[in-house]
Amino acid sequence: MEQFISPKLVAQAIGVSESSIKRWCDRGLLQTVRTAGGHRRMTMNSVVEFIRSTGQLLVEPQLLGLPADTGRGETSLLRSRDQLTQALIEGDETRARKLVFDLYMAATPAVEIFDKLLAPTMHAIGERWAQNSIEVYQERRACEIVLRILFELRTILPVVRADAPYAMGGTLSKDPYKLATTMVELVLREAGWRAESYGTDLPLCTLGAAAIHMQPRLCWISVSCIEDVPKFQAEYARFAELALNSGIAIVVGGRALTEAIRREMNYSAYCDTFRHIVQFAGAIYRPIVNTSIARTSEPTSHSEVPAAFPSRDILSAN
Ligand code: B12
Repeated sequence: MEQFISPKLVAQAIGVSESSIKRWCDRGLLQTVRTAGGHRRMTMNSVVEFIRSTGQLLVEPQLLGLPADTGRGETSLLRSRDQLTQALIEGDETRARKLVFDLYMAATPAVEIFDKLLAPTMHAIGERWAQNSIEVYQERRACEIVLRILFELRTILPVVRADAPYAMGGTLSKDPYKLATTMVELVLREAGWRAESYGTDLPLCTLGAAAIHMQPRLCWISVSCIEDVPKFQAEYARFAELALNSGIAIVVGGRALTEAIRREMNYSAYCDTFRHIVQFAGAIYRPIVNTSIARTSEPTSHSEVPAAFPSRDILSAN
């Protein structure tokens, strides 16, 4: 659900005057709606995009529901890795959340945060679990914390257009791994797709039914474990025939898809990073970019708003 906020609150959050915010609204730099009484209101998503793209300092981020001190921490993906691994192992959700939001608010795309921070961090935690240097509960708790952060991040990603192409996906029967499919949903949404993960443990026949009912342009399957390979291959073959014949692109990924297994499968793309699926999706569909917003108004002084206003914001323009 979209959340609307007032110019006054945004002004307090980023430490500028309310009149500056109103001026930016009127110039189209901040996407604005009017209440019945004529007052300006902004969506949380467009405010977040504005802050990310213009590099505004967050003075009181908590007013926007962001972690306190967001924007004043680590902005290097590499340096964040050890800190995040430690925070997750210790179950320090506040710190973990802040590390991710600092990067996102510093304009790091979610896809990079997932490929270069969250996935390697979870891999490192898996290694520690395998070496018995952490307890099982620490690994499970880390996974739950990351899931909560992902759900929160979803609420501030640019709003996708109602006419954007639809993508769906999930994991198959007896595959409980939720993080990768959730991340795929988010990176596709960030790329302007109406993407929905249907979660985990989906029999291939129900994914086929969903493909018929929902008519997606793209269906992804994340495969982290396969219980019975011949059974998987037989069911997958039926699903792939149905989907590919209906013009649905199938993207597969995940650690269980070895080369030998993949060789027997039909699909449109195999991806081993989130960046790959975004690139593949971009080849099928590019979001409509309304460049008129960037330069229609009178010149803006550099002290007010940095010149480059992003095309990304247009994704939230619906
Ligand atoms: C969390 C976790 C679990 C949780 C998952 C909970 C949940 N709700 O998701 C639970 C508790 C279920 C679990 C269980 C088990 N786990 Co586990 N688990 C992990 C852990 C730590 C993280 C997994 C994760 O989410 N990673 C983050 C995601 C983003 O990374 P990823 O899955 O590798 O995906 C990458 C790519 O493959 C790609 N990708 C994946 N899917 C897709 C899909 C598309 C479309 C695209 C584009 C890309 C893509 O994107 C990512 C980019 O890097 C991993 C460690 C690891 N290496 O990942 C161990 C790990 C996978 N688990 C392991 C083991 C051994 C188990 C158990 C057997 C433990 C046990 N004895 O019970 C069970 C088996 C469960 C089963 N049915 O198979 C081993 C597997 C070893 C092996 N050789 O296969 C690992 C590697 C730990 C280790 N280092 O030993 N686990």
